[in-house]
Amino acid sequence: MNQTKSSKPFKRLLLTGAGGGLGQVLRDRIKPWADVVRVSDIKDLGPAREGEEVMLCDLADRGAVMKLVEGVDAILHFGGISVEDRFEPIMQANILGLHYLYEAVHKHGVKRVVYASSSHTVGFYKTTDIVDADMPLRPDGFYGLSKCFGEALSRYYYDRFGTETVCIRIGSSFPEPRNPRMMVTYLDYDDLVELLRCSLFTPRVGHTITFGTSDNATRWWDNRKASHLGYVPKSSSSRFAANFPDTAERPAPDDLPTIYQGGPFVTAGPMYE
Ligand code: 15L
Repeated sequence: MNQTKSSKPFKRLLLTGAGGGLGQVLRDRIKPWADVVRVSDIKDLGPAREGEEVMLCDLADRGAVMKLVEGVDAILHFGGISVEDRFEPIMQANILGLHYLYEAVHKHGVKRVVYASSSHTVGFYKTTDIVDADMPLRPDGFYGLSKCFGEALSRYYYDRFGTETVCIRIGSSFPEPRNPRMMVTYLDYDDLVELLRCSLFTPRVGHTITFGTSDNATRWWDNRKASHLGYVPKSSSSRFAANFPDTAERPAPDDLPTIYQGGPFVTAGPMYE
């Protein structure tokens, strides 16, 4: 009998937030890891590409999230709101949505989640501080607070049920740094994919918190507590140094976004109607 057997590690891998900035980058790059990538977003994703299935889903819709997670082996959770906003939409997508996601993860026996957390969980540390995964959280807004909730919720599910999660406190993952701050927080796309690979395939991760940056010259984050992931960034923001010469005009030294690691996020909130 001529039966082709798949050699990919997962049968079905779920990518939430597939229509977002990073989701769009990841959509094709994660295909080698699964026979089927289930891509999801609240907004239209267009037709399914080869090796994909598309499932639109509002994370605040419990029933929809239950269906979304059914049958998947692992999840890359990039869905939800990814910038500062009013509390209400953040509460729906990032808090209620995450609660539903983990309820579904537990119900369907999903073994591992990779959670797109953010450096804004610790954005109110100073740019002179070095932060590691065990230091107290210092969120810089409602968005950062919602990511703190995600880190704590996933910790609870690990302690209670053994569900493994890697929380990646993503710095700034764009084609290139957009300002001097991002020279420190920059995460190159290839490095992001490598960090996801390490997060999905390291045999035991328990509940791990790691910072997602490239090998940049200046560092605010000490990643030694996640060294078991074996992540070795290959890129560095140094190749963009010419874009931010020392002679360029800099913000005043008493400017809050300059003092704190969260940059512009530290003064973006709170937002009220
Ligand atoms: C984030 O968490 C955001 O999702 C992203 O849009 C960037 O603004 C990034 O932080 C950053 O701090 O640069």
